[in-house]
Amino acid sequence: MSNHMDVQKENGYDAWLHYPRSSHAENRPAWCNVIVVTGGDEVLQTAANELQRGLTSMFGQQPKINDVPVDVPFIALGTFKDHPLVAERFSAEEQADVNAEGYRIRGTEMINPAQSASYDAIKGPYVTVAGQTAPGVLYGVFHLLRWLQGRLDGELPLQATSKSSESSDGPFLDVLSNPVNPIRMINHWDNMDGSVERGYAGASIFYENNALTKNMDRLRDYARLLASVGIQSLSINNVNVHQVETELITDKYLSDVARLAAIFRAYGIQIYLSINYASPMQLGGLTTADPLDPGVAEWWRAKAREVYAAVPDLGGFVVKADSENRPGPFSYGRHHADGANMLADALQPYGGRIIWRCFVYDCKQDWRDRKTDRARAAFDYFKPLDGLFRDNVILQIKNGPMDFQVREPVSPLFGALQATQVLLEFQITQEYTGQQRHLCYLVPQWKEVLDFDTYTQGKGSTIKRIVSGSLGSNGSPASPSSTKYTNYGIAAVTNIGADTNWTGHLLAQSNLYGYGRLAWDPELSADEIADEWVRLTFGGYRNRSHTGNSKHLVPAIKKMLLDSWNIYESYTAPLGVGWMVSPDHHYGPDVDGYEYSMWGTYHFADCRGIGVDRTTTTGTGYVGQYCSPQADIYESTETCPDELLLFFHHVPYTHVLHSGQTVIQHIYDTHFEGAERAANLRDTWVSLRDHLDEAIYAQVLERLEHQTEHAQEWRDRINTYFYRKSGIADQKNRPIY
Ligand code: GCV
Repeated sequence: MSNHMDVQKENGYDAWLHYPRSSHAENRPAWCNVIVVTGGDEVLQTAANELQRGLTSMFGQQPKINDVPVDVPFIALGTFKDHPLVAERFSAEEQADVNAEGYRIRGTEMINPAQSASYDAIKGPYVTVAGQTAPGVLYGVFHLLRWLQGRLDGELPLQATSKSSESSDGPFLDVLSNPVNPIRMINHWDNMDGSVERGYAGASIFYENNALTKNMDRLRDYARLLASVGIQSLSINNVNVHQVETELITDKYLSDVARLAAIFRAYGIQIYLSINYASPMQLGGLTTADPLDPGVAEWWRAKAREVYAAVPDLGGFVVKADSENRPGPFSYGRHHADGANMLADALQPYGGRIIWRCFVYDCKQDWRDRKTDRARAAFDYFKPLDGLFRDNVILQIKNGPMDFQVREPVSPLFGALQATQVLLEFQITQEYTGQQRHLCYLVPQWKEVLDFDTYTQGKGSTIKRIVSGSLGSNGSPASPSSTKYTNYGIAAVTNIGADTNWTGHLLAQSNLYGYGRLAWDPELSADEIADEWVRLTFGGYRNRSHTGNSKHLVPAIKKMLLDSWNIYESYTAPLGVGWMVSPDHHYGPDVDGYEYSMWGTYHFADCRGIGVDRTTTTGTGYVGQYCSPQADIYESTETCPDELLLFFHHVPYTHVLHSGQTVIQHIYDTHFEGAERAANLRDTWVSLRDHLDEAIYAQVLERLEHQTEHAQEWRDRINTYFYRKSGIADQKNRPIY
């Protein structure tokens, strides 16, 4: 039942960790009364506290935390090596199957006293959450809490019962889960004045007025959200490092950075700093930042010493160099391996990493020049450097060759780099996908990227294998114990800010949740992740029909999420051509907004046709950066997928797509349908009104109303533009202004 306190809380702040009170609290399993955890490890204590908090909220009774076993059923938490009670539940082989951050959970009805050397009086069910390391245990605890939440409505058993298909002497819960990606990172583009570059959910939660926030509780709550989905790396300032942020690595701010690090450390999260490549000049008064200058290298060595004295477990530095007017090695005629390696050497004694971004392109182009192609740039710069980087350098590559458009092909740089460690970069913040005013669940887009087969080492050279380090070079997986293996993974630009519900649009929380879950396990489907998120977010008191995981809410909200990327794509830039947004702030339609600018983002529409010829025969040659068969598929309009046609080809408006429609009719149809489907999203939400908490209902409705209107604006601006350019009427005679 909703009570006054619940209503007070109802603003979305608890996100997917709101642990609603079970409508079947009387069925609280006996093992939820006591948590046994030994050892003083901070992250283990966090795990115990999180479990206690979740169980208290769900069952209305606070479990005790004990450091020794008790003679009633309990949950044991711990690492195999430090906790005999934990270790003895798993065979040596079972323990060996768990990787550094993975976990095992086992719940059985009865412990056989003969098998328990350390404790022989346990009679009832006993659940163990175990890992090699404390973070593994913490992730296991969040798994257990998710599992319990999924059972609060009484539909599924909390433990084996006579009705259960599981045998009563076997475990009722037996889980092994290992993160697939060694690095699972979130990037912040927060500035110290409190602004967030491309942030759509309010101000920074880290900084205000060029100082660290005083609201440490909020940071702790953020750490909880991140750890609950397995995030363990966090860069805390914008990659565009301006004057004030340049000083984060000086004694003016290092004690603040240390305070931040302490908060996140308790949740197993390592922080990183974005640095200004020109720091030796801006902070050190040097006349150069040339990476091969011994004075510059020495300056960075001394700086690293100072930084690591303040934050001994700092993950390292994130670097945006020679990109969008930021300084970098090009100014000194050096290449990026020179720059990255010099910094890597400075951080190496402390185990620090350099995460070097590959978003490097010429941002001073001329639209008349049809040969220079921004899409080619990252591959052209970095492929020749393959194999030249130190072991503690990781290249961070955006998912597509342009810039987080609603549709782009996958960057051909993945796979092309066979002797270099890579990190895939996604954008959770919806810069080009509706800025959290439009609904756009991005997990399906990310899935397509991860599943893409580059064929660079034969069939099966998928992005997910490349970025997790499991493809290795020459097609053989890297050894899990080598340093190389740990320097792979996924990073993403976060979508959160100081808005109470974190993401502005409450439903955009699903993207942060989904990103973490997918980074942990890229095999999860977009549907499974949506299902989990909706159940966790809309269970209990957010659900006014009080039917637990409502029959109404789950399928309806899931469908809204799963359809939303396709809907957004259908009323914005067509067929993979991208852009068509207002310059600078990137919100709303402006077909020619970037057409004559210097940014290299053109659609080349004229009265005859539209699209960018990137073929090897007549175009920019970008297609040649892919391996066969992908290159062959993209090279020909016969085989190029419709959704990417205009990314790869310039075609007449009368070109017939695989769908059987002409390009111009496709533009009209998708835009009319897209605007209608956006209105349907709103209508679905309205139909759920009686089942939803009122405040939650209202805040989401406001966004969906806006989306409905804005989608119509998109429809009309695009349709009118192309009707006038092409002179071809809509076959269905719908209104075009
Ligand atoms: C942080 C795009 C964005 C910029 C961003 C840049 C990047 O160009 O519009 O705001 O800068 O990408 O990823 O570095």
